[in-house]
Amino acid sequence: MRPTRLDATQIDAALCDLPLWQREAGPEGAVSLHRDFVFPDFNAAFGFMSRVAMMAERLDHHPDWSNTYNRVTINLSTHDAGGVTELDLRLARFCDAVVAASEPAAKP
Ligand code: HBI
Repeated sequence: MRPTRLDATQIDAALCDLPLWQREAGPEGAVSLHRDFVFPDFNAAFGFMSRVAMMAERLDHHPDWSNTYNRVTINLSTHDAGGVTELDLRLARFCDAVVAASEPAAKP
């Protein structure tokens, strides 16, 4: 089933649990979820992208992203719906979970 496009209020409510993501309006007015990631080096950045790419294939839902050395910039939107849907929130949560899993545990 085609996911429903969320309005700004719904997106902002969902972003309370994703504080490092921002709602962004593109030049054509289409809304996306945006986050910049910084990793220790290229290897870590590319490892992250590989994990996200595999999930994107499973979901048949793909990020708009770019990579420069240790930086990955991601914009998530559902092209078929012309904006942000629950699929974008799901992929954003997955991105954050990948980062959390790769960070060293906090000292007790
Ligand atoms: N990825 N972000 C995003 N948005 C889509 O609408 C989308 C996608 N990946 C595959 C996909 N749609 C397919 O359903 C086809 O429309 C290509």
